[in-house]
Amino acid sequence: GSATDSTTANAEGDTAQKYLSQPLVQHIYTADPSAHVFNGRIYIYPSHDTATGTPEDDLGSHFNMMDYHVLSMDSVGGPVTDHGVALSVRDIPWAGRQLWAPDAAYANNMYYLYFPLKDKQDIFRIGVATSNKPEGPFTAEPQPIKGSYSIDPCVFRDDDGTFYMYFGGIWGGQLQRWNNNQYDSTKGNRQPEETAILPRVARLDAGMKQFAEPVKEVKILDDTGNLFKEKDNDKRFFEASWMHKYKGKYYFTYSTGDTHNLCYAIGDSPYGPFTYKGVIMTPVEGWTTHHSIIENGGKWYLFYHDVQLSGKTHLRNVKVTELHYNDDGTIQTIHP
Ligand code: FUB
Repeated sequence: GSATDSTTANAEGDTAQKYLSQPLVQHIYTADPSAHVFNGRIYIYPSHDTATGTPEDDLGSHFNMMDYHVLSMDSVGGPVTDHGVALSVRDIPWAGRQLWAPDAAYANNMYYLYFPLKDKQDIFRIGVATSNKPEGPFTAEPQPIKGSYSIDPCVFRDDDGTFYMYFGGIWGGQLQRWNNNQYDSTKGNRQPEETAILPRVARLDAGMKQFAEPVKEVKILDDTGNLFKEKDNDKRFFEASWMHKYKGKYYFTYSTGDTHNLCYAIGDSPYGPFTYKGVIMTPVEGWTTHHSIIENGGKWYLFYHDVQLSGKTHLRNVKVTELHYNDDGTIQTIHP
């Protein structure tokens, strides 16, 4: 695809501050922004929302995305470039439908795009595609990652160079159908008194296209050391995992879905357990909320989305705002 400079990007000389909390682009709808700094430039890997006319249902069929566009900018507040189509559902051999929230990683002198997609049996799997450029175009592997399931991959590089994938999402994301890594299409959502479903993690192997180990659950504990119940739905995991490290601690962040919070939990290992600490961002306009966190130029940023441009829950626009830590490592709640 060809690159387009966004009409919403700020003119030279304007302060970055003015562009915080505004849609980063307006010429396409974008959501689920996974941001990374590659070669000193900020690259954003979002979902590409489109009005396909697919009727709305509880499983999110109206989120019927067909391709990905990568966005990039020199720094927050700089002009945003849309690099055009990076990967299309047409070019993924195992594709059924619905390209949901992606992520990306750099290793082995290659860029890897990780994406959730329903296979031909309508089961969400996680695929991988490669490129020698951060903006793509990407070439998909012929099969999804073996042992992968559900949605919303987040690929995190630890300081020792080890990569981990966090993933999963309940309801339309199908995580409730997976127990002990086995699929059971009859399994429904948890009852209020049952323990909540947990996100998943697996270390990637050096080739970055396979898991190096069986998928494990990620424990999120309350401050008394107990797992949340399904009825704790303002705190329990729903979807949209992200991992970042701050002052040597691992911060696992996620969406609570039906209560629309972005939350965080802190741990001492990439595998957890993580102790719940609070809300990073209160609900945005629109049903879904989804984010990523990066450091750039000595500041921390939260990338997120809302529905400011369309007012429609499945036609979203990505935004960025500053994230602030307190001295004790807790995060100040953002009220969008
Ligand atoms: O964009 C489709 C889905 O909506 C994502 O995978 C979820 O995280 C939610 O944002």
